[in-house]
Amino acid sequence: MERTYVMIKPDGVQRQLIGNIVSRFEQKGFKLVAGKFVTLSKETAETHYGEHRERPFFGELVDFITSGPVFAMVWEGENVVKVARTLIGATNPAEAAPGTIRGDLAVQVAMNVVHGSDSVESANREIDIFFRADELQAYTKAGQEWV
Ligand code: DAT
Ligand code: MG
Repeated sequence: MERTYVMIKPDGVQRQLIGNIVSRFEQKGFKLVAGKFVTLSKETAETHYGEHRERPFFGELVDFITSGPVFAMVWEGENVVKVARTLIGATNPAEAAPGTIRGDLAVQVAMNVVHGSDSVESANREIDIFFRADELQAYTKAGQEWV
């Protein structure tokens, strides 16, 4: 079954949006298989966002993502990578549709409350950065047959 990496960024944590954001993934019907509350080191942040190393905003991005705790998660389900990106909305909250997390809860691109992997390959890479294999829970979610 497909998995994706979702991370509530420091702004989402500080604004007490963890419950709201987790609830959207739960209500959609996806299965939470891992979660932890952590503060990223500079090294972990630079690895996670490595594809943006040459971008002008990279320094600010790393400073922001390491500025406080994040809530890191792995969600599982059919097409979860693509659908999670749809639930999250466009990178720039000004362009994110109402009903999406960023469309409903964020204003600025630099503080867009949540991260979601952009492909299955990225998801696997990012899950490996943040979680050991034994931190991923294997269980049957009650009601899964109704999703
Ligand atoms: P996404 O998070 O939607 O995958 P991305 O991978 O292009 O977007 O960029 C990673 C993060 O970097 C993004 O969530 C917020 C920040 N960012 C992107 N473009 C930016 C910009 N023009 N100015 C400031 N921050 C930006
Ligand atoms: Mg991205």
